[in-house]
Amino acid sequence: MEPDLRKIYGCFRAKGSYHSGQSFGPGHIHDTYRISTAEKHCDDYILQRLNNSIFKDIPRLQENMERVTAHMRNKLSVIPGSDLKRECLTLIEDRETDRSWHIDEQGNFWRMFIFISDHRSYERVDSHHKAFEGGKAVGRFQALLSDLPGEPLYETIPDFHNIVKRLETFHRVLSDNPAGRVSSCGKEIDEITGREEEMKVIIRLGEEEKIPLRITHNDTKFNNILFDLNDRALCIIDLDTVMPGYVHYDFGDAIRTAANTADEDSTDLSTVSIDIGIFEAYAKGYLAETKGTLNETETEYLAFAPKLLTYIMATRFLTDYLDGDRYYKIRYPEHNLQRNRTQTALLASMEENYEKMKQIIKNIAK
Ligand code: ADP
Ligand code: GN1
Ligand code: MG
Repeated sequence: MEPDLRKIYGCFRAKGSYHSGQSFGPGHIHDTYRISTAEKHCDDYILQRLNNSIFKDIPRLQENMERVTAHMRNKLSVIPGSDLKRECLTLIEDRETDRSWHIDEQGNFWRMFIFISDHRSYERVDSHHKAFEGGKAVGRFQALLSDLPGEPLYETIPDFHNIVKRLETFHRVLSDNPAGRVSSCGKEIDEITGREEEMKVIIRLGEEEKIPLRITHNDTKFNNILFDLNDRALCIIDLDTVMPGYVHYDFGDAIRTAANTADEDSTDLSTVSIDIGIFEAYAKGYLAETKGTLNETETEYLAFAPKLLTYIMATRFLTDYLDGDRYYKIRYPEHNLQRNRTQTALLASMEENYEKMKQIIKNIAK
C-alpha cells in the first residue's frame, strides 16, 4: 500500500504546506521521498520510512543521529560563512513527541530532514577535482566528530564491517542453503573463500591496538557525499551507521565506489576496474585533512582498505543472494549475484594495482 505522505508530513513540525511527494534517490535501505512544499520561501523535505528489520532499535539510532547532527551544527556554526541548512543534516521533530521520529498507525518508523537544496550527487566520479573534494569532506567529517562528548555512540548494526563476523554468517548461509542457490555459485563462493585470511588484517591490527577505534561514518559510498552546483563537497548524508570504526572503513568504501570505472552492479565486467588517478586524488584530499591525526599503521594500511571494503561488499551481496535476497533492495532476480560479481572484478583490478596504490599513499604521506 502506498503511504499517505501528506498525512505523515503533517505529523512533523515542518514549515510550509504539503504540495507533492515522490520517491527519491538511489538508496538500498530505506524508502525515501522528496516532499515539495507549496510556498516558494519554504524548504522542501526528505521523508524516510526507516528499515526497521535492518535497524533493530530506531529510537537509539535516532538518538545517535540527533547527537551527531547537533555536534556538527555547533562546530560549523562558529565557522564564518557556513551554510548550516546545506552543510549539515537538519532533523525535523514530531509535533507530539518532540522526537526526531514518528510512528504511524501501522507501526512504521518515519523521519524527516530539510531537503538540501541545489545539490548534486554522483554514483561514479569523472574528475580528479570531485574525488579530491570527496576525500577532504570525509576527512573533515571524521575530524568534526573526533571530540563528540558523552558516551560512545550506539552500535546501530553490531559488527557492521567486522569481516570475521561477516564470514561466519556467510559460512552459516552456505551450510543452511536456505534458497537452494549454493550449487549454482561455486565460482563466486571460491572467490570469497580463497581470500579469507588476508582480509582479517584490519581486525587483527585493532585487536593488537595498533590502530584505534575512532568515530567513522561507515557508509561513505560516494553518493552519500552531496556536492554544490560548483562541485564543492557540501554535506555527508546517510548517518545511520556513524559509530565506532576504523578509518579504513571510510577510506575503503569511498574508493570502492568513486574509483570504480563502472557502476556497482555493472553487467559488463570488462568495464570494471580501479581508476588510479581517482584513487590518488581522493587520497590527497583525505590525507590533507587527516595526515596529522592518523598513526603510522593507519596510514600504511590505507592502500589495503579499498580491497577490504570491496571484499566485504562482495561477501555481503553473495550472502544475501544465497539467503534469498532478504537484506538489500533488488531490481531483478539476480541483482545481488551481479553486484557480487562486479565487486569481485573490482577487487581483482585492485589486486593488480596494489603496489601502485601503496606507493601513492607513501608519496602523499611523506
Ligand atoms: P539509504 O540508506 O537508503 O541510502 P539515504 O539516507 O542515503 O538512504 O537517502 C537516500 C537518498 O536520498 C540519498 O542518496 C540522497 O539522494 C537523498 N537524500 C537523503 N537525505 C537528503 C537530504 N537531506 N537532502 C537531499 N537529498 C537527500
Ligand atoms: C547500503 O544505504 P546505502 O544504500 O547508502 C549499505 C552499505 C553498502 C551499500 C552498497 C546500512 O548503503 O553498507 O555499502 O548499500 N548500508 C547498510 O551499495 O547496510
Ligand atoms: Mg545512501
